[in-house]
Amino acid sequence: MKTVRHFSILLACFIMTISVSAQKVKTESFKVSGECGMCKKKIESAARQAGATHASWSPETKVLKVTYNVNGGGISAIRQTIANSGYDTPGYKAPEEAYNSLDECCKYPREVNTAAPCCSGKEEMKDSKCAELPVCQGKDCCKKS
Ligand SMILES: [Cu+2]
Repeated sequence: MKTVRHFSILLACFIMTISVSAQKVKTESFKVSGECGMCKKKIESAARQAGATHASWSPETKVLKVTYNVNGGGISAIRQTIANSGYDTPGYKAPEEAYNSLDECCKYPREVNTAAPCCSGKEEMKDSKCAELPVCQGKDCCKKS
Protein backbone atom coordinates (compact mmCIF):
# COMPACT_ATOMS: atom_id res chain seq x y z
CA MET A 1 0.00 0.00 0.00
CA LYS A 2 2.84 2.34 0.89
CA THR A 3 4.51 1.80 -2.45
CA VAL A 4 1.29 2.65 -4.24
CA ARG A 5 1.09 5.96 -2.39
CA HIS A 6 4.70 6.73 -3.15
CA PHE A 7 4.07 5.97 -6.73
CA SER A 8 1.08 8.27 -6.96
CA ILE A 9 3.04 11.11 -5.38
CA LEU A 10 5.76 10.57 -7.96
CA LEU A 11 3.16 10.53 -10.70
CA ALA A 12 1.62 13.75 -9.44
CA CYS A 13 5.03 15.40 -9.48
CA PHE A 14 5.61 14.16 -12.96
CA ILE A 15 2.31 15.56 -14.24
CA MET A 16 3.03 18.91 -12.60
CA THR A 17 6.39 19.08 -14.32
CA ILE A 18 4.76 18.43 -17.67
CA SER A 19 2.14 21.17 -17.24
CA VAL A 20 4.78 23.67 -16.20
CA SER A 21 6.91 22.95 -19.24
CA ALA A 22 3.82 23.18 -21.47
CA GLN A 23 3.82 26.94 -20.94
CA LYS A 24 7.37 27.17 -22.09
CA VAL A 25 9.05 30.46 -21.54
CA LYS A 26 11.98 31.42 -23.69
CA THR A 27 14.53 34.21 -23.50
CA GLU A 28 16.20 35.52 -26.61
CA SER A 29 18.43 38.42 -27.54
CA PHE A 30 18.60 40.15 -30.89
CA LYS A 31 19.61 43.47 -32.35
CA VAL A 32 17.11 46.29 -32.66
CA SER A 33 18.14 49.54 -34.30
CA GLY A 34 17.56 52.64 -32.18
CA GLU A 35 19.30 55.54 -30.51
CA CYS A 36 18.17 56.89 -27.18
CA GLY A 37 16.14 56.41 -24.03
CA MET A 38 12.95 57.29 -25.83
CA CYS A 39 13.62 54.50 -28.32
CA LYS A 40 14.16 52.18 -25.38
CA LYS A 41 10.68 52.88 -24.02
CA LYS A 42 9.04 52.43 -27.39
CA ILE A 43 10.93 49.26 -28.28
CA GLU A 44 10.24 47.66 -24.92
CA SER A 45 6.56 48.55 -24.88
CA ALA A 46 6.14 47.23 -28.44
CA ALA A 47 7.73 43.96 -27.34
CA ARG A 48 5.38 43.70 -24.37
CA GLN A 49 2.43 44.55 -26.54
CA ALA A 50 3.37 41.59 -28.74
CA GLY A 51 3.45 39.22 -25.79
CA ALA A 52 6.87 39.56 -24.19
CA THR A 53 6.71 39.11 -20.44
CA HIS A 54 10.01 40.90 -20.03
CA ALA A 55 11.84 43.21 -22.41
CA SER A 56 15.04 45.14 -21.93
CA TRP A 57 16.87 47.07 -24.64
CA SER A 58 20.27 48.64 -24.27
CA PRO A 59 21.00 51.89 -26.16
CA GLU A 60 24.72 51.03 -25.95
CA THR A 61 24.70 47.55 -27.42
CA LYS A 62 21.37 47.90 -29.31
CA VAL A 63 20.51 44.44 -28.08
CA LEU A 64 17.02 43.62 -26.91
CA LYS A 65 16.58 40.80 -24.45
CA VAL A 66 13.05 39.42 -24.43
CA THR A 67 11.33 36.73 -22.45
CA TYR A 68 8.17 35.35 -23.96
CA ASN A 69 5.81 32.41 -23.83
CA VAL A 70 6.37 30.15 -26.84
CA ASN A 71 2.63 29.45 -26.98
CA GLY A 72 1.93 33.06 -27.85
CA GLY A 73 2.69 34.90 -31.06
CA GLY A 74 6.35 34.03 -30.63
CA ILE A 75 9.49 35.86 -31.55
CA SER A 76 8.36 36.80 -35.05
CA ALA A 77 5.30 38.65 -33.72
CA ILE A 78 7.56 40.55 -31.34
CA ARG A 79 9.99 41.49 -34.10
CA GLN A 80 7.16 42.49 -36.41
CA THR A 81 5.48 44.72 -33.81
CA ILE A 82 8.76 46.46 -32.98
CA ALA A 83 9.40 47.06 -36.68
CA ASN A 84 5.89 48.49 -37.07
CA SER A 85 6.70 51.00 -34.36
CA GLY A 86 9.64 52.26 -36.43
CA TYR A 87 12.64 50.18 -35.43
CA ASP A 88 14.33 47.65 -37.68
CA THR A 89 14.65 44.14 -36.27
CA PRO A 90 16.26 41.04 -37.81
CA GLY A 91 14.09 40.07 -40.77
CA TYR A 92 11.61 42.91 -40.27
CA LYS A 93 12.23 46.34 -41.70
CA ALA A 94 10.25 49.24 -40.27
CA PRO A 95 7.83 50.77 -42.77
CA GLU A 96 9.04 54.12 -44.19
CA GLU A 97 6.14 56.02 -42.57
CA ALA A 98 6.90 54.54 -39.16
CA TYR A 99 10.60 55.36 -39.46
CA ASN A 100 9.91 58.87 -40.74
CA SER A 101 7.55 59.63 -37.88
CA LEU A 102 10.22 58.93 -35.28
CA ASP A 103 11.58 61.94 -33.42
CA GLU A 104 14.76 63.41 -34.88
CA CYS A 105 16.91 62.06 -32.04
CA CYS A 106 15.58 58.58 -32.68
CA LYS A 107 16.40 58.40 -36.37
CA TYR A 108 19.08 55.76 -36.30
CA PRO A 109 21.27 55.25 -39.35
CA ARG A 110 19.60 52.57 -41.39
CA GLU A 111 21.79 49.66 -42.28
CA VAL A 112 19.53 48.58 -45.06
CA ASN A 113 20.17 50.61 -48.16
CA THR A 114 16.86 52.21 -49.03
CA ALA A 115 18.03 53.39 -52.44
CA ALA A 116 16.23 51.78 -55.34
CA PRO A 117 18.43 50.03 -57.91
CA CYS A 118 17.57 52.75 -60.45
CA CYS A 119 18.47 55.56 -58.09
CA SER A 120 22.11 56.48 -58.16
CA GLY A 121 24.23 57.11 -55.13
CA LYS A 122 22.56 58.52 -52.07
CA GLU A 123 19.17 59.12 -53.62
CA GLU A 124 16.36 57.39 -51.88
CA MET A 125 13.25 56.16 -53.52
CA LYS A 126 10.00 58.00 -52.88
CA ASP A 127 8.08 54.90 -51.95
CA SER A 128 9.09 51.32 -51.34
CA LYS A 129 7.00 49.93 -54.20
CA CYS A 130 9.39 51.46 -56.70
CA ALA A 131 11.97 48.82 -55.88
CA GLU A 132 9.61 46.08 -56.97
CA LEU A 133 9.45 47.48 -60.47
CA PRO A 134 11.90 45.95 -62.92
CA VAL A 135 14.66 48.55 -62.91
CA CYS A 136 12.16 51.19 -61.77
CA GLN A 137 10.31 51.82 -65.02
CA GLY A 138 9.21 55.45 -64.55
CA LYS A 139 12.45 56.81 -63.17
CA ASP A 140 10.89 59.60 -61.12
CA CYS A 141 11.02 57.00 -58.37
CA CYS A 142 14.04 58.65 -56.85
CA LYS A 143 14.08 61.45 -54.34
CA LYS A 144 16.69 64.07 -55.07
CA SER A 145 18.91 64.43 -52.05
CU1 LIG B 1 15.16 57.63 -29.51
